[in-house]
Amino acid sequence: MRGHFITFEGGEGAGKSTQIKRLAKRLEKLGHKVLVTREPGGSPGAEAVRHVVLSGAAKAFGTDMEAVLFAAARSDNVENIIKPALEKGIIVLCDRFMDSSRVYQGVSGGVDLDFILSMEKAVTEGARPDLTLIFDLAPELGLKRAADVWAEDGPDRFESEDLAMQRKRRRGFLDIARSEPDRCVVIDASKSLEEVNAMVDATIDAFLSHLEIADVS
Ligand code: T5A
Repeated sequence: MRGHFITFEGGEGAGKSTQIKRLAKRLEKLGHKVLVTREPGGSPGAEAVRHVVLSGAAKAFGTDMEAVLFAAARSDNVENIIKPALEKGIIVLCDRFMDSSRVYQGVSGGVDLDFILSMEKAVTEGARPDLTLIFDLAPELGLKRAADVWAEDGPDRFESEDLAMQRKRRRGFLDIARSEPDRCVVIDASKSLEEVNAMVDATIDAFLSHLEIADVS
């Protein structure tokens, strides 16, 4: 028995957390078992690393070091939270995963992509996303939306980077979607909440019904 692993990716303030929360409730109402997790974080060990990377405490040591910390956090979340849930047949919804490392540390951070992909391979063994929703939004709008929910301490280490960097990331996510069309679906996150809800539901319903058809045949 294996559950389904669905990841949510995109730039800052694109609406991933909002959709995951809503979708988890909807899927539970439909009778599915659902687990929600996030990265960096999810497991106790990874949550400890989250503070180090998002506060900017590791920035001085360089982007290679940050890439290793994100991979270490991912390893803990995969081993302790994601894999056990998938083995129980649960649908796992994860707020950011390996594509964020490819884009933030690789595309915009300048870390060698082969290095990132080799860590990814080691860490995600047995837990590769079945479906990835990429929330696409102009960074100007995403940062404006994100600013509405910033805590008193303001933007984190990555949110405070300039627009040129955020635009590079947007292109990075779209390149991943283009290169892995079987796994990735792009959601136009600039639309109203109601329209985004509908796009997400249609994507998930198509994914689940495709699996049901495959099970029957
Ligand atoms: N990171 C992460 C790396 O560098 N490498 C990695 O490997 C990983 C895993 C994580 C940071 O770490 C970096 C990337 C990130 O910078 P985080 O706090 O988890 O930090 O950051 P985000 O995932 O970016 O969380 P945000 O809250 O900024 O974005 P969301 O979750 O996409 O947006 P959400 O849902 O909180 O919505 C933001 C606001 O917009 C509204 C919501 O109500 C909310 O107020 N909203 C809409 N408004 C209008 N129309 C819509 N369609 C809307 N949808 C949502």
